[in-house]
Amino acid sequence: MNNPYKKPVRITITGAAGQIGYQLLFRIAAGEMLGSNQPVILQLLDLPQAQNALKGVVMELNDCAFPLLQKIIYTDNLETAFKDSDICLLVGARPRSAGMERSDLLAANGKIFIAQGEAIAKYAKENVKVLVVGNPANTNALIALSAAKKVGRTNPKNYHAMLRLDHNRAAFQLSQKISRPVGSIKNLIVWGNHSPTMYADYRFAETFGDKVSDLIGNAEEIHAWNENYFLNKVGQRGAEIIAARGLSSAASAANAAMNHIRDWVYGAEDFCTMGVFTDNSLQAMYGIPAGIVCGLPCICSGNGNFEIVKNLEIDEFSKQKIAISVQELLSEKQMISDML
Ligand code: NAX
Repeated sequence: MNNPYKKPVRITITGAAGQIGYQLLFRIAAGEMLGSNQPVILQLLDLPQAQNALKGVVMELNDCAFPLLQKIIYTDNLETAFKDSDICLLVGARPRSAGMERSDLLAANGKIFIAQGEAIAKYAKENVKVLVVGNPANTNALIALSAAKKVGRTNPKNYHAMLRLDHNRAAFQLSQKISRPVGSIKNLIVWGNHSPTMYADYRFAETFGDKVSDLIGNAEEIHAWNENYFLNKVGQRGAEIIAARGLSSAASAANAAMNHIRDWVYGAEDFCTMGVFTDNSLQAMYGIPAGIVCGLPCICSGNGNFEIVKNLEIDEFSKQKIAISVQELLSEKQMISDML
């Protein structure tokens, strides 16, 4: 494994006292994200009213005596949290309250991600990797990168939104359908927004050298399963978990965030779904305009490098599905246009 870091890696986690935070911190400190040879420093941010809960989490982290955990900083101060950070996991966000319109939710979160984007640009390392988990993740990532750009020190490639949970959910559903191990399913894609409009696309997916779609059935069966079961199941999985657990996904979200960062830093052999900033090249090939943060297939080649997979064939059904999700991203962008 090619490790681009020599010294301890500083990892900022916002919303660290929340339920995803609680699932993330211990696994990162144990070396599950960056490996068992990489020391880490955790820089934990949460709101003033959450500092006491955060203090309790820090006590527990200390009591684990993790050999890789060199230091913990916890704070409600942005500069302290983002100072010299190598990796930022932006988990904390304003949840939707009863009666809140989507535009109000976007505006409330916009303020948080403007402040954090600016702080990252001012205080974090120049090549910092930022993964936005807090919803609406794609648009929050767009706001953060735009705020960082205004401060003048930002590579938009370093601001991602998390769609890996959707990717992992899709992989599990496929593995169940075709009775193959989930780890054998490669080259899956989730296009678009982290929302029920996302398009989970297994047309290129393979398992032990077989095409996944060939194992599902003939063209008619594939289409019926896709339309009537798979897309809905993946798109509504978050709601299904809330209905069953009474709480939103936390352990699986934390796991997905770690998968995303690990692949981004160290590389992966197959497609990684990442929410990334789009450029002009995607309009002609996928109908995706420049200037949004969109779920796309990426190849991570190690040392923190990644490229969007280009020139995949897009059939009519996929074109329509991608367009629906992209349209939603554009309308979110419109709602927060004054913040960009
Ligand atoms: P919790 O409500 O348990 O925790 C959120 C934490 O963030 C709280 O401790 C809160 O005090 C803190 N916080 C709020 N505003 C903050 C700010 N401005 N600065 C620092 N901390 C702040 O939520 P949790 O279940 O942990 O979920 C966190 C976010 O992840 C939510 O926005 C949620 O919707 C989103 N999710 C995103 C997923 C994805 O796939 N992209 C999946 C899981 C999850 O639903």
